[in-house]
Amino acid sequence: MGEISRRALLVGGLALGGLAATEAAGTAAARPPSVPLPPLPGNLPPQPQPPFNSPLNFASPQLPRFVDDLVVMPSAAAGGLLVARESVHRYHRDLPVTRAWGYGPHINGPVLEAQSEVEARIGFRNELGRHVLAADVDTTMMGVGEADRVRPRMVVHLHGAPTRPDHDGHPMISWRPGATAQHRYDNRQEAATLWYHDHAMGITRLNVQAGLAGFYLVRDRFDTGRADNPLGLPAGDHELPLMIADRTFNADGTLQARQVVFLPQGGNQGGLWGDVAVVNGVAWPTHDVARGLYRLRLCNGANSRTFRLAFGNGMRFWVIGSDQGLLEHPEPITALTLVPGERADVLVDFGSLGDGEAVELCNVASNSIGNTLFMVPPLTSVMRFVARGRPMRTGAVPTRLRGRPGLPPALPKPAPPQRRRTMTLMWTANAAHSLPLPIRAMLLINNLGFMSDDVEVVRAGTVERWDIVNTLPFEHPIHIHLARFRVIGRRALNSAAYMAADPPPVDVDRRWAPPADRFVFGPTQPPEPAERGYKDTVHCPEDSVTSLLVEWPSASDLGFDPDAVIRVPAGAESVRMESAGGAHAGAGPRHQVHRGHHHTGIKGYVWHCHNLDHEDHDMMQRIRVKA
Ligand SMILES: [Cu+2]
Repeated sequence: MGEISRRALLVGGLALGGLAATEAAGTAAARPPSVPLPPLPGNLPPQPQPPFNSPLNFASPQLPRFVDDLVVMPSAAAGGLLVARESVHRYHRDLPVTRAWGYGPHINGPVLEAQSEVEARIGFRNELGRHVLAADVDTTMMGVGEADRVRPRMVVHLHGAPTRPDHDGHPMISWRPGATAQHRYDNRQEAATLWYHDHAMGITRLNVQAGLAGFYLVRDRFDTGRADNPLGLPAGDHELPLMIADRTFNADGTLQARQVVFLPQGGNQGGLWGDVAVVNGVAWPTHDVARGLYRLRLCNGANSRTFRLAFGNGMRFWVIGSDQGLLEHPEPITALTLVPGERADVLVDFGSLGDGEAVELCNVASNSIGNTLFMVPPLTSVMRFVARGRPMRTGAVPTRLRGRPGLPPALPKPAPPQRRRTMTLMWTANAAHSLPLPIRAMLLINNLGFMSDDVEVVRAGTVERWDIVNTLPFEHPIHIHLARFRVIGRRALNSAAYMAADPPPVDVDRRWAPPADRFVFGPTQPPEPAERGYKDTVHCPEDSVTSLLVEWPSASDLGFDPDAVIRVPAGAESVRMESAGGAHAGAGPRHQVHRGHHHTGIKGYVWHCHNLDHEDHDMMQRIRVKA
């Protein structure tokens, strides 16, 4: 277990909130509920950029906004071979070119278009060279070694798809340069905005940051992607996938993967909040639009940052789809929260703008308490649209998206849950897991490391209620593989009282997830308009309980056994499975890999925090889905 201390994670301000909670736990004195759910900001006026950034954070050089055109990512039919490789990329006019990664000749990857119910087989070939962020590889983390700096592993996960276990991109299996992963996607789902991205154990945050992410749009007979689609949705040039992230740049054009200056390079710093918005690989881009209706397919591809998107002029737009597909009808909104990994499908009417008039897409998210203490740099500007030409006669915003003749079926009424589970998002103060600095701790789910033997087992074909109890003073985006879920609502949590009543055990890998019913207060906040459909990734705000109805598909729904053994194919390698207490998440430089032979130990899926720095260490859990 001595190894583990070196993997201790910096969580900055977390410690302050966490220490307060520990004190309360120690005295068993429940503080009065003083931390209500964060208010949902309305139309805040856009603020000047760049705003204040702490001198303790890395900062990008001053870059003028809106001087580079948005890159519209090319589309391709889902199938064939995609080669992950390095390219020469310029993020901004005033930055030198630098190295970037993508599933093809450019940063990110093509927008893959798949047909519902039509299988797609895609090869992902690793031709990556030396890691773009080689110096930031943390070799103290599970499954990570020196080789990842020069011969980086990769594995692709299709986020939002119910995929066979051996094709889901299990993080324990990965491919080195020269090897090709062959993946099979059944596309047994309705039209939806999915994305594919890297999921390699311990280096996901670096691989995605370097560029290994792309859109995957599932089409069906309603959402065809063509101009004559029966839903009446904008298509062609008027349908625009936007991969939104935040990055920090060095003056030489390279990415800065560290957050704070006072910690050495080569360690996971527990989060990355950049000071520049990057959309489709371009820093603060501008995009000319016609004066008509557009469909924006939005994905938060950031490591850690929650965006709340709004237009600078306060104009209304409509959300028509969530992670897993269309809502019942378009929901008019003026702001949209998008956590890392989450997607939204929106309609925007640029016809309300005059010829040459510009509108800024802003981020009006307010920092959580923890992120404020962590001095997360504000980022208020995302990109700009400029309306051009005469008003276009484009279609109107549809009134219905489901439940009418010629439209997809209405969303089913959620079934009552057959079982209820409580899951905790927490940190451990275990000395073995924390350096003797008050700012170090390790984030966990249920007080369990990834390699814990205590693996959740769910029944395929059942509905469960999950209460995700976030005891931490900052938000977490939680993503569940294979399942889809509905959001029931959120309630504020008195985290200190909750932890005081039943303190987490000091020993990591002893499950800690007591019911939180007695410690919530205030009204249940209903799902936001953009959450009124099926989802796979959800915003779990600080000091709150987020309740979900999770639908575990049956083997017949899926057409495969979700608990089938995952074979490690020839050319791939797997991180060694060891029981809890031994390697836990901490084999570090001594980690072993098995190359290309049958491995009986790997079954199931994962669920995790989609803050990529948290996911890498150690907010990821294995889960089995049994018939
Ligand atoms: Cu997290």
